[in-house]
Amino acid sequence: MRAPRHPWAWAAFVGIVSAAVFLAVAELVALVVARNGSPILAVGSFVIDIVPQWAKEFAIATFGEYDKIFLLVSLGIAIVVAAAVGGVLQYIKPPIGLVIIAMAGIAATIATVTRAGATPLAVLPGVLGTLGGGAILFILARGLRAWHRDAAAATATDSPAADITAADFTATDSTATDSPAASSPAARAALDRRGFFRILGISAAGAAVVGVGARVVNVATSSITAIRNAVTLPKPSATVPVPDGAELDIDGVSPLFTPNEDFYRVDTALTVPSVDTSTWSLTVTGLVDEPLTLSFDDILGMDLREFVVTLTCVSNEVGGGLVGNARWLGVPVREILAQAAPQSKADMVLSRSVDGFTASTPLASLTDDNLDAILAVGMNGEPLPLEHGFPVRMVVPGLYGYVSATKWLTELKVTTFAEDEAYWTPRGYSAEAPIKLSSRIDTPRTGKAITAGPTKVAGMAWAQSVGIERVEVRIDDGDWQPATMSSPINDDTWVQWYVDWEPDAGSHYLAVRATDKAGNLQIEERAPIAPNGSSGWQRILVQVT
Ligand SMILES: Nc1nc2c(c(=O)[nH]1)N[C@H]1C(S)=C(S)[C@@H](COP(=O)(O)O)O[C@H]1N2
Ligand SMILES: [Mo]
Repeated sequence: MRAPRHPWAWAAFVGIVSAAVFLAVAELVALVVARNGSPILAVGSFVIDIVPQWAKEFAIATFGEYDKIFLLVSLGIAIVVAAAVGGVLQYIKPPIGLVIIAMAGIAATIATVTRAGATPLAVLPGVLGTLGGGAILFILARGLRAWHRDAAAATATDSPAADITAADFTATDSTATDSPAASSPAARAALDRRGFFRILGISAAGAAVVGVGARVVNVATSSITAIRNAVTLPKPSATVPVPDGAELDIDGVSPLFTPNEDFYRVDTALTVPSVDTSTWSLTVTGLVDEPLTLSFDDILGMDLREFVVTLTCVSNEVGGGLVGNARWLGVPVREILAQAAPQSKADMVLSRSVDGFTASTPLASLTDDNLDAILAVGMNGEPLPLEHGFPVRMVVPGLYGYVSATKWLTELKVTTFAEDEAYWTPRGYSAEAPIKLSSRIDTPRTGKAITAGPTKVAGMAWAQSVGIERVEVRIDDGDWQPATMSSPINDDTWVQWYVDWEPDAGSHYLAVRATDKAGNLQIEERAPIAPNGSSGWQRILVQVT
């Protein structure tokens, strides 16, 4: 009988398997009793809410749209490390490992039950997961210790037997237990070791199958996709005409309408909220004389019109891609607010998502007859994609998304800036944030050499709710020259622009700037995205061969 050669490594592995059992049991229980009660996702969401601003910016800057995958991988690594440490501690100093798993369980349970929309049953995945993982940790760590102790005893009393290793593995259960030799220290040790490996193997494999399986089933059987597919949007009572020349035919420039699949996505939701339209409602509350509640059918029954609005994220860097343009189907928010009759002291509407996210939008922006702030149900001819806020979201021309474009909308609270604060306000962003006039070069691109000869410099410019008057381009140290613009659909929509260019081989600088219809020149001075959006003229270096 041989003692475990790397007991610490086995103890660490025991810890990891116990954590896997914890998570698998939790996922299984979540699937059955509380669909949104996955502790690992709840902890991830909690982390998203508490990580400092610089870390968030680093993640977005480094991983872009994969920032959440990065978060989950980091969380996974942290869990593996903590679990390994817990396993080792339980092996050398029980019950410290159990204490660690219990504390992790309590923390995960708190994170789960405090998520927006959690039911009381959401306590179960974390609690039962802790019990399952704790039991496995207890049994396996004890087994490992017994194996070690028995092997040591066997070596002391019966050293030749210490070399018999193959038999320890190949002896079947019945022969081992029925054998008269079972009472010898060596045989007892073999049994312990075999039992240890059997439970370890079953736990590891079982956790992997059950955990992954439960999560996959949870996602796949979530009926929201089916519910969305069954939605038939009414025809808009008014459409937005697209003028001739609204779309330039230039290779490399962004399309005028961003296809839904390519539309940037920014939100704090680790998993896309599932909203069942049959139970969804929108309440208008707060400083209103006539609080009201609307169902999804109520909204579909309203006078739905088409609006074309370009959405922009405050996190968009100069030259960045967190901008998209869509044809929205919806109803002006002012028509709904009018029914609720806001009181005169109100100056803000706090819109709330089912996942707890909130945005603060000036009431004036939502009641202005000349600004089409809308509740949208459709995006480019289909119901809102799940990631873009199904079933209902807000879209306000001219305001960054974080202060206006609440997805998975469920409440409009009419209130005041003095009284209420939105999600991003205590996290380093301004409570009010109009979109800054901006322009961007789409082609050519840095790092993608072009050949000498006639070509076009082209891109996009936007000044939602004001409109773009002029775009200018500077090549190397030349003068600013006017770009040709596409015909704008409206002032809420971005425009495409281009200039002809016939470069020589070598390196060239290209810069762009825009002027809006109010006569404002785009801000030259660079500003970071926090607290209220980046500024600066984009300047790029291109190689011509
Ligand atoms: N519920 C919810 N709505 C949200 C957000 C969010 O985190 N949660 N992010 C906002 C931000 S910062 C932006 S820029 C827009 C992005 O909308 P999109 O993902 O459809 O492009 O949604 C806004 N609405
Ligand atoms: Mo954003």
